[in-house]
Amino acid sequence: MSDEAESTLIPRSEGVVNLEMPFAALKEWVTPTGKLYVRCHFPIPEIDPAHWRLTVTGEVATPFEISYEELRALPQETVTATMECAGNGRSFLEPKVKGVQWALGAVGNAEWTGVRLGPLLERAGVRGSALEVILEGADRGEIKEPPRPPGEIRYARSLPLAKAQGDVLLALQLNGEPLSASHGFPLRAVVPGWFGMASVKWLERIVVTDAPFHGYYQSIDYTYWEERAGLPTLVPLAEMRTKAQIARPAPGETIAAGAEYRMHGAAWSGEREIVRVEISSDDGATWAEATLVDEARKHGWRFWEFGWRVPEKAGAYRVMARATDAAGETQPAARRDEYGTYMVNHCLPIDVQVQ
Ligand SMILES: Nc1nc2c(c(=O)[nH]1)N[C@H]1C(S)=C(S)[C@@H](COP(=O)(O)O)O[C@H]1N2
Ligand SMILES: [Mo]
Repeated sequence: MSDEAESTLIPRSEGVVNLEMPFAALKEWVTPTGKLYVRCHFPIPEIDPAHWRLTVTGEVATPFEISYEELRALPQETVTATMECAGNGRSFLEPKVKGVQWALGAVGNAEWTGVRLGPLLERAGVRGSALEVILEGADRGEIKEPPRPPGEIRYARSLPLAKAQGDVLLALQLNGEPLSASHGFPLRAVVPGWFGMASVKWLERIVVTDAPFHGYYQSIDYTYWEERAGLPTLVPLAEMRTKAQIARPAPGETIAAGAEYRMHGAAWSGEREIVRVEISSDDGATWAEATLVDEARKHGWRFWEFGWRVPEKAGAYRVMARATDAAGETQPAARRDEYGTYMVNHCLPIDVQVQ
């Protein structure tokens, strides 16, 4: 297979655009735009930047609007961040669950350039009563399955005020080019360390609120069960979970018996550094340490590799990777039911054929 064929994005839905990177094509630490997955809930809105405005409103002293050109004239920052869709790896779940059937490629590590959200909030003058910051996109549509809100809704998610004032970027550029329509032109949020659903694309409105936001995409959708004070509580998804993924071998790959095979892949977490990746080639019975490539970089994934001495005996083998972060947390061996159809970070078995 040529590099180009290997890196062609895989369509994962009909109607709206959902495209996945063939994870076996993992090569560059910064994912080229053509290899970056695309996740859309509604049709991609067409936006004329000359007429588009970003509105900042709600619990602020002075609501304001700002144009594309004005945003471009502000001091720009660049952030390289790994973004993973909370449903990445869902196709591995047994029994099968609803939702876009992502394999391993709803993740990427891209370079985003734009303005920080914090100074814009400061310009508006956030009131003392503020609790959350809602980011609303221009894309809209009707939810078809109950429970559903009446009429059309827009895609929206909120952030705690402290996160919004911290490292959240409003990106105008992806990998040094203006955003493409599918990745949120003219402006999108990038929320480092969080699952992709927080990074609202086609951003049009920012609403500061004094109460928790219970919009569709953080109450009905994109939530999980967590025990809080001994009570099962429905919590909006937020930080990415510590995880390692195998790029090669790919599921179903045929490998020569007795060969020295270079296994490789990437590992990431939300806010924590990846300190160890281990590999098992006997269905989790024993583990050996992989080599971490390069330095750890905040919010970026970490590449790893492992020289696998492939058994002489032909047959079916199951390989797995597991990551450990700086807090000492290792990704779980088994699926956690409370994660529902999201946060697939248990060790995913990759079945290969040795012959
Ligand atoms: N406005 C809007 N923002 C959105 C979405 C969307 O459908 N509409 N999808 C979210 C989800 S679930 C993910 S995983 C990321 C994907 O970003 P990408 O398509 O640029 O890779 O965008 C997020 N932001
Ligand atoms: Mo997502």
